[in-house]
Amino acid sequence: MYSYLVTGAAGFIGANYLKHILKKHDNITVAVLDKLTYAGNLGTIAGEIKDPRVTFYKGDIGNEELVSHIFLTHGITHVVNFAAESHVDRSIENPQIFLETNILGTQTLLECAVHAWKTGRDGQGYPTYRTGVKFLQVSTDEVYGSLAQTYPEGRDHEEFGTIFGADFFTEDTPLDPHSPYSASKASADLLVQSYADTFHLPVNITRCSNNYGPCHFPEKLIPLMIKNVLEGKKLPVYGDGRNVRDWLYVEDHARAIDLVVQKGRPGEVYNVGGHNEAQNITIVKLIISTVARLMEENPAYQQVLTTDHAHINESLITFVQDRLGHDARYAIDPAKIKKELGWYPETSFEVGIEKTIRWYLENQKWVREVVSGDYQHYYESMY
Ligand code: NAD
Ligand code: TDX
Repeated sequence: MYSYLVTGAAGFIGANYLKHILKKHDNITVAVLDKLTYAGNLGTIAGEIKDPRVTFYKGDIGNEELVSHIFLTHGITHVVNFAAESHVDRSIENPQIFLETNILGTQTLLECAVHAWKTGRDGQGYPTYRTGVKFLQVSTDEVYGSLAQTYPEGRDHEEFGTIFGADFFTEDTPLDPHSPYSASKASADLLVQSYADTFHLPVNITRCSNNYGPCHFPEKLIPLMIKNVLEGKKLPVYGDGRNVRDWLYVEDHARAIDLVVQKGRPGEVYNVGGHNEAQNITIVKLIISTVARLMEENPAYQQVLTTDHAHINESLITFVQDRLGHDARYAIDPAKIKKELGWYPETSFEVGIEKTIRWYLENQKWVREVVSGDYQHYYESMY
């Protein structure tokens, strides 16, 4: 049996990963540690925390006493650290909490890992660890900074699969973060690497492109646009809408992390992405047309709308002031994880975005709950 500590599993990607590993592996127990910030919702993993293999702890990854207690109580063999403040716009407004959680919180997990797993020292004085130990840091492509867009001006492409520049982020691309969020994630990555170099802690870092899919908090581009379309609200597109992101369906990311945990070479970084670049404006237009089509195909969906379905059209798009320091283009080269671990994305964007929109249409209760303070207070009173 292996004993996992999964942090941040009440959030978007952590929840999808938790669901994946519980289905896939019957030789694990999982301690979940989540602070239940505005972005973390126990309802998202309500079924999973009833599983006898799962123990839920409400708390901060920066709480050394609590983290040590979890390591000792469960004999943790694997840590998968999703817990983070994750929204770039919030990091521009209030960077402090990003440094506390993303940097200091990660350092607390690393420190507890070094102490809890140490079995002795080798001939050179480095700690030796119990077999099976692994620390996986879930990082992001944003630590690499921004790539140039060389697609010819005035020839914006509306098709998916368009490549908007000659360069891609590889694992050797130097770190060059631009936002307080990405600077905090890059700092955490360097700390993780330092614990590998200094203490020989067996670590991996994954750096993934933009995720989308079910249970995504409706402040990020895709879930916000879906929510606003259904409510007939304006769709705020930053700047000229031509910034490029590389999108990956969240279940493909969950599979990639699982593979790295199982088979990743200690000390290695793995980039995760699906060569699915698109300009933001293309994504927004696709969401509008897909919602309109689904409404026509299945009139029952129209009950979800708080607007007349005739109002679902591109006139909702509003260009607003650009994000400060807005990165122009992200694009991942996933060659290493494909070659070493045999990972590849299974979900095309066209399929993934329709699945995602259907999920939001069918889970409006979840959306109402996650944006309601009452829901948070309810769970606060339970844990
Ligand atoms: P999210 O904001 O949806 O969820 C974060 C979770 O962490 C929440 O459940 C929250 O309650 C919890 N949390 C926050 N602070 C905590 C603390 N101090 N202690 C314990 N728990 C805490 O984030 P997400 O989109 O699921 O991202 C998960 C991870 O993946 C993050 O580390 C993020 O940097 C990384 N990542 C995200 C994307 C993306 O597109 N969303 C892409 C690449 C990497
Ligand atoms: O209302 C919006 N309008 C808009 O034009 C929002 C919320 C975003 N945008 C633009 C900004 C970006 O170019 O859409 C793009 C995507 O924005 P976000 O969804 O905020 O994602 P991004 O800033 O790219 O960061 C995401 O991917 C990497 C996650 O939030 C990070 O946690 C992850 O590390």
